[in-house]
Amino acid sequence: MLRTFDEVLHKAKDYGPKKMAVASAGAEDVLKAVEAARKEGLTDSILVGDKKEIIQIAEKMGINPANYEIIDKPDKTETARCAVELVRNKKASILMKGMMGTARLLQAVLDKEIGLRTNRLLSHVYTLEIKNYNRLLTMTDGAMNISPDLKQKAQIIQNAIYYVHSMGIKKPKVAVVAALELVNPDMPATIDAACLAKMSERGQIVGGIVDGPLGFDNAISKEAAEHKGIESPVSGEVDIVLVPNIESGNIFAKGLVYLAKAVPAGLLLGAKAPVVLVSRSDSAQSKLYSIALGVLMSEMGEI
Ligand code: COD
Repeated sequence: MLRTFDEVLHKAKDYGPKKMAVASAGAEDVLKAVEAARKEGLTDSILVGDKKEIIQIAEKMGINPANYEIIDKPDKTETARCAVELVRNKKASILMKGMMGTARLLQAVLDKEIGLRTNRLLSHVYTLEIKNYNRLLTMTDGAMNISPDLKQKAQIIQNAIYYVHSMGIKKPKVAVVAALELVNPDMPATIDAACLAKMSERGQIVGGIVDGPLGFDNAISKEAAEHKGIESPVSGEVDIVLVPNIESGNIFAKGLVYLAKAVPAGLLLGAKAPVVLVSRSDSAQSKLYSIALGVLMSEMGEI
C-alpha cells in the first residue's frame, strides 16, 4: 500500500517511461513538470501545441526540445483533439492537460468520434497528501460531475476504487460523507449514502468497502465515531471520500491545500486512458505526482 506521494513516485518509476500526450504544452509550469517526469523516467512525452512557442519556452528554461516529439497545432481546439487522438490511436497511454481550459479538453475527451469515452462515467479524483492523516486520501468528485444522481455516484465510487487499487490498496475503504451520519429524508445526500452502502453490500459496487452516511468527523476519526456511538468498517481508515456534489468537493480539496498545506494530485478517470488534470496553481511537484499516479493507473490497462 502506497501511503505517500514519494512512494507513488518510486513505484511509478518501475513502470516508466510511458508515452504521454500533452495538450497545449507551451507554458513554463507544464514543461517543468513534463521535464521532471522525463528525468525521473516516468514519461516520454509528445508535446502538442504551438511548436515555435514550445521550443522558445523550453530553451528559455534550459530544456532541450530535441528530447521531445513536438506536434505543431497553434489552435487550442485542434491541440486538444490532436492530443486526444494520439491516445485513442494508442500512440500515447496517458493524456495531460497543459495550458488550456478544462472544458475545452473535456469536450475533446467526450467527443463521440475522436474522444476517449468508454461505457463508464468520467469522473475526477483529487488525491491528497495531508500531514495529519496516515495515508493518501482520494476525494471525488470535485471537478467534473456537477450534481451526480445515485446511479452516477455509484459509478464515481467504482472509478475511484479501481484507481486506488493501482496504489496497492486491495480493498479500499470508502466514506460517503454528508452533513450527518443519520438518514434524514430532508437531506438527499444522506439517502444516497445509505443506498450506496447497501449497493456495496449487495455487490453492486465491487472491490472496496463503502459506508455512509457519515459526517466527515466520524469518517476520518475513529475516536469521533466512537464518541457518537457509531460503528463503521471504514471509520478512521478511509481511503476514498465521496462528496455530495462538485461544490463540496472542490471546496474540500482547496480548503485542505490552502489552509492545511495538503499536496494535491488530480486525475480524470473512466476514459480509455488516465487524464492528468492539474490546475495552474498546483506546484511542479504536485504536477509530477499527478503524472506518477497516471503512470500507475495506465499500468492497470483499460478497465
Ligand atoms: N462522463 C461521460 N460522459 C459524459 C459526462 C461524464 N461525466 N458528462 C457528459 N457526458 C456526455 C453526455 O452523455 C453527452 O453525450 C455529452 O457528454 C455532452 O453532455 P453535456 O451536454 O452534459 O455536456 P456539457 O458539455 O454540457 O458538460 C460536460 C462538462 C464536463 C463540461 C460539465 O459537466 C461541466 O462543466 N463540469 C464541470 C467542469 C468544471 O467547470 N469544473 C470546475 C473545476 S476544474
